[in-house]
Amino acid sequence: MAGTKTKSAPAASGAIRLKTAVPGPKSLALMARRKAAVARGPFHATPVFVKSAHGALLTDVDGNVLIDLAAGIGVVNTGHTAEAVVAAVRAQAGELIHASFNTTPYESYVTLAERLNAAAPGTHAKKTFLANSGAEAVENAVKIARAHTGRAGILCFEHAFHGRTYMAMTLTGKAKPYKYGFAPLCSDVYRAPYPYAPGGLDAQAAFKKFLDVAAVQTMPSQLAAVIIEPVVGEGGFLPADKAFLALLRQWCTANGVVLIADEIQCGFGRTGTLFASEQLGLVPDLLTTAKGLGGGMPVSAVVGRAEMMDAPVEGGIGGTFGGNPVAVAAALAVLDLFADPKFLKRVKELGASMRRSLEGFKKASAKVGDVRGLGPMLAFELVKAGGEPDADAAKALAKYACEHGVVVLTAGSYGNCLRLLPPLVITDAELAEALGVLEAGLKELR
Ligand code: PLZ
Repeated sequence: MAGTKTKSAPAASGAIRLKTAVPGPKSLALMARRKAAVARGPFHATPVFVKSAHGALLTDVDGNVLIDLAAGIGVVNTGHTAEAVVAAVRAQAGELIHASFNTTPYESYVTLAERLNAAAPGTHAKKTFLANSGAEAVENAVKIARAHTGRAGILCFEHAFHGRTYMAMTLTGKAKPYKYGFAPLCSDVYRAPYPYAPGGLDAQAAFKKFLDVAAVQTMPSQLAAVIIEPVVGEGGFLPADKAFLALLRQWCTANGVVLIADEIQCGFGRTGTLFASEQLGLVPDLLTTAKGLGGGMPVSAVVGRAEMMDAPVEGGIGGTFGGNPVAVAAALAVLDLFADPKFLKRVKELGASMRRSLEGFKKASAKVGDVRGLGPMLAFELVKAGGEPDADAAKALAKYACEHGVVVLTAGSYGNCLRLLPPLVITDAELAEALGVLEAGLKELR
């Protein structure tokens, strides 16, 4: 078993302030209550109960201040409790908390749709549908594609994560824990290799493998949609090969297959542009977004070609809570923050600086394998001497980080990546301090 040689060291100087061991006594007591009262299923990356958070800093129930490199799984891209988001939420909560767009529509839903239509890649006419979670956006994108094409098949990729509802779970690549015990899954789902290889890919060869699935295992005339994460999230931060995406785009257009980009994790500035597709030259037919969109409030969207979005009949898609007024107000505030070009400029700089640090980790430690991602959506692999994935080392490093005041998530189909998803407002000093903890942890790995 991999592990770290030493137990918790004393608190570092700077932003991290540790008053107790992490997890502290209050977190431990709450975890005991959690075990008794909450279903076993929901997993915790850290055993720390959080009390409050601002920017890139978390304060736990024991008064410890930790640096956050997880952002609630890539959600608070604009920072925890961003002032503009908090103000929008407060103002909206006093005016209208809920109405249901299906009962009495309200203007802000329409405004958010207009703004997402304008912001999503491509100059074609677009329309938007709002929902509550990423999984719900994926489900609806599939429904829209099937209604538009009258076909059943959905092609997805290895290492994908699309959510935990039945279709989204079926589309997800990893069996355990995501699908374990939940069969039967959905039918008419096909899976192709993901277009990434360390150091670059022969796009033609990758596309040939895609065709083996799209035109041999099934047929284009049976396929409603291809769904792809432009940068894989949970599966290990794999950026798709640009040339492959161009071939895929052409093929989908030629065969009348709807191309869905799942930007739930890689969207909303995570990669240095509002959507990752922009950097990869991809114009999807439908785009799913969630996470960063609401600045911490639950809201998701499907944005797509107007004629496809109009395929479901009136009443065919909807929901009680989708596009909740308070969540929509938060999303409009988030879009205002992105409207300032300084925001994404800073994010790009952050990405460059993070990449330099991680390449440094790789040079310094034989335990670090592939460093990959796009912009500041970056991960590094932990590997054994022969280069095989070392999930135990990734777990040990994440645990070391937490004990030393840094919250960081693992990722990857083999569980051997550490992924960095900081709030994008993290300061240089906070980032340097957090990466310093990871660097020290790497040295402790045996
Ligand atoms: N599509 C690309 O990354 C959510 C999942 C955490 P929901 N990723 C975090 C977990 O263990 O469940 C995600 C994603 C991509 C869809 C989803 C699903 O989004 O808002 O969690 O439903």
